[in-house]
Amino acid sequence: EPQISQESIASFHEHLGKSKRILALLGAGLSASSGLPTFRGKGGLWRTHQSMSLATPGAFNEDPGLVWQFYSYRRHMSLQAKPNPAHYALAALAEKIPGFQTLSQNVDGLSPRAKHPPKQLQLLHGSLFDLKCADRHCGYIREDYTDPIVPALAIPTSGADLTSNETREQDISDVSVSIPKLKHHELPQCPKCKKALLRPGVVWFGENLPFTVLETVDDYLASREKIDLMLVIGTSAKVHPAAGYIDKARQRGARVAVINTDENDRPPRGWNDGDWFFCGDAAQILPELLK
Ligand code: BJW
Repeated sequence: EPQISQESIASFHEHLGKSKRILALLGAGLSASSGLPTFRGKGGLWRTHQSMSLATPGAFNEDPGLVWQFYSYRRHMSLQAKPNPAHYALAALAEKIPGFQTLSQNVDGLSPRAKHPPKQLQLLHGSLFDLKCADRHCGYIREDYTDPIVPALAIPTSGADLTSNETREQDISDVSVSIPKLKHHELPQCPKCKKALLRPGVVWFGENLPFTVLETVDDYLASREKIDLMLVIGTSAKVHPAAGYIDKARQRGARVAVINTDENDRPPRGWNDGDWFFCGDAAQILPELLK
């Protein structure tokens, strides 16, 4: 079993120093110390809903108002959050090593905001800040950082405090705050086909990952040059095809380093000789590891 120690940090540094082609798989744990909840484990509940059960095309078809409120809340939280030292350390590594490619499962926009070079950042699961037509035959898509997108999606505020004149945003992740039932016409509408709703440009279960992203990753993996190192950061590595890239990198020669707070979250097919496991907060460990 890989262990964290001064010795393992030294051996990692030695290998990193020789590495030219590096792949990283990023997950929600990378943004945890920026204050954004993860999907599985204790952050994985939005009110009474399991986050995973809202991230499906079926949930959106059944109750687009509920799913939109979940995503509007996540957009709002992501815009309030700031990239942490791990996002910046990865962006700096990308600047330094042209053969470093980052596969992010995160949709929160924090890596782009840390100025991670876009050509070295593949957003496997899309972005909260892409809006696309829910009818895929229409094809409309735009980048959009407005918050809220439509007035009905504004975070409700609690009644004005008469002494201070201030209103406070209610925490709509709190179960005791009632969720308004939104009407279809109050939700974001597609300006192109004028028929369907807009939806978040993220990848839900059962949907394909963005074609150009898959193509870029496949090209990287198909290169005859070996991959030296695979970094697996803050992900439970349970969702495919993302998690499958760990083994693909191994097959291309990569040694694997996992950075995670939970020692039970191991790569899908377990540990290999020569793997590293650095247990702890990515925001603390990565700047140390990648310097
Ligand atoms: C810290 C930390 C700190 C905490 N520091 N660490 C092959 C086998 C089996 C199934 C499939 C397969 N191929 C396809 C499937 C089906 C499905 C799938 O994978 N199912 C599995 C769950 C079994 N995959 C798909 O449907 C994909 N589409 C696809 O393959 O299309 C073709 C196809 C379709 C149908 C059948 C077959 C093929 C699409 C997957 C899309 C996933 N989308 C989501 C939602 C995005 C939108 C949104 O954000 O709402 O993406 S699901 C959710 O999980 C989100 C995440 O990106 C993703 C991964 O989660 P992540 O990042 O790992 O988060 P957590 O919470 O799980 O883990 C956090 C980790 O951080 C933990 O380990 C903590 O310990 C750690 N941590 N704090 C360091 N401070």
